[in-house]
Amino acid sequence: MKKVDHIGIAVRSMDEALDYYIHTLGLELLGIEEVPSQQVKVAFLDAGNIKIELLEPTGEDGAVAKYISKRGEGIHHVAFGVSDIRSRMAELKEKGVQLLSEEPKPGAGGAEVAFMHPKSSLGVLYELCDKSGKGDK
Ligand code: CMX
Repeated sequence: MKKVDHIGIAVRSMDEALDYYIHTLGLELLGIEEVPSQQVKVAFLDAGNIKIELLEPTGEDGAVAKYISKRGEGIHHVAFGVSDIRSRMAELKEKGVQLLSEEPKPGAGGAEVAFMHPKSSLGVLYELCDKSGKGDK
């Protein structure tokens, strides 16, 4: 894992969050899409060397909805950009890291993603994000 691709921020209202990030902080909006498998609508913003991913829940049962109801808005996860995600997952598993799925799942921008349980990552929810062949959104 050689780079952080993005930081995921849980927000209650995408419209309000975009107003803040675009008009107050001056970040450029790269795109908005819905990720049904994760029950979120996401927006990516250009923060120079990394991206900020805003995450608005689209259902009450998703991970982000649960996070907001327990902890409120804020930093939800940190995503490492990787290639060959299945090999990275196998290596981590061998080293005792608990992964939240056996196989990668479809994420935003055509990426394949997998998460590490915060309990086995010192309290941080880390994502592996593989955009090989999908461009670098
Ligand atoms: N960061 C750090 N710790 C977190 C966390 C987060 N985002 N979410 C939960 N936790 C902690 C909780 O505080 C709790 O700790 P304590 O037991 O000390 O209180 C522990 O993890 C278990 O939490 P929980 O509420 O019992 O479990 P959840 O049912 O909320 O599940 C998790 C937590 C990480 C397994 C779940 O959120 C998950 O599967 N996440 C992966 C998928 C995901 O996050 N998708 C959204 C992003 C999609 C995208 O980027 O496109």
